[in-house]
Amino acid sequence: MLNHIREKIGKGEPVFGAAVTMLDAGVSEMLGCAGFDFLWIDMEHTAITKAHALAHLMGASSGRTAGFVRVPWNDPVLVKPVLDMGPDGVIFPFIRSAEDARLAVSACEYPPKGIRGCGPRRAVRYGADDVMAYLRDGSRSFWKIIQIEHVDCVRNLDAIAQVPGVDCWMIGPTDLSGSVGCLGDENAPEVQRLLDEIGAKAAQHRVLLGAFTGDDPATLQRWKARGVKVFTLGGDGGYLMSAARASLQQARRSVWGIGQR
Ligand code: 3PY
Ligand code: MG
Repeated sequence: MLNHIREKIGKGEPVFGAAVTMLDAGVSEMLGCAGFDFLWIDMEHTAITKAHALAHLMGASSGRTAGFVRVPWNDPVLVKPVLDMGPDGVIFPFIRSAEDARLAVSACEYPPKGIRGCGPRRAVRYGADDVMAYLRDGSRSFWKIIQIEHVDCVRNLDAIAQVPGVDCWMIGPTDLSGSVGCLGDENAPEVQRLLDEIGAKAAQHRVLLGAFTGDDPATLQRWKARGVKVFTLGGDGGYLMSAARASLQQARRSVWGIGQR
């Protein structure tokens, strides 16, 4: 599934994903059927447990959709069992320094390169794959994605860009706005300035750039202009809520003439 994404990125095409916050793996399968290139299975802000994450990855891989898992924190103890599930990528929240980025990559690499403990399961198709090859090069089979969502991270991007093994920088605009005192206001001038700076640094260091963009056309244009190639457009909760509200509103208004409550 990552090959599919790599191919598109290689051709200069954008890729599109959606966040998964619900527990039912059918949600991942459904979003895959909707055509998303990747899913962002979120263990940071949801009740998704390891068992749910595993089922979501299976749901995603039933189609052509890559499954990325956002771990709750940049902690090798939390990362290890997720890696053994064979995700297509791991998203590390709140990276603030080169040391943080090095720890994230190290958690993904077996010795002598890193500190990952050995017990791959689904990651080696339960032994059907060449296990020794995986122990040597397995970390190439999934992306190590670090989130830029704190002003400290932006200040340290030159050093972070020197950390080998990071595949993508993923902007978290909401927490980034919180780190400069304007939580939730992505349009605040200081946040916009930081986003421009991130775009420039990603271009300078030739790093693949992603973001939680939303799907508003004007905003998407701005992300595109900043060099973003990996777009996270929305998530299961938002999609359900907006479709549910639209359906209810249309029924009430069209037949009964009842306006919005
Ligand atoms: C953020 O915007 O803070 C994220 O982590 C993306 O949802
Ligand atoms: Mg965040």
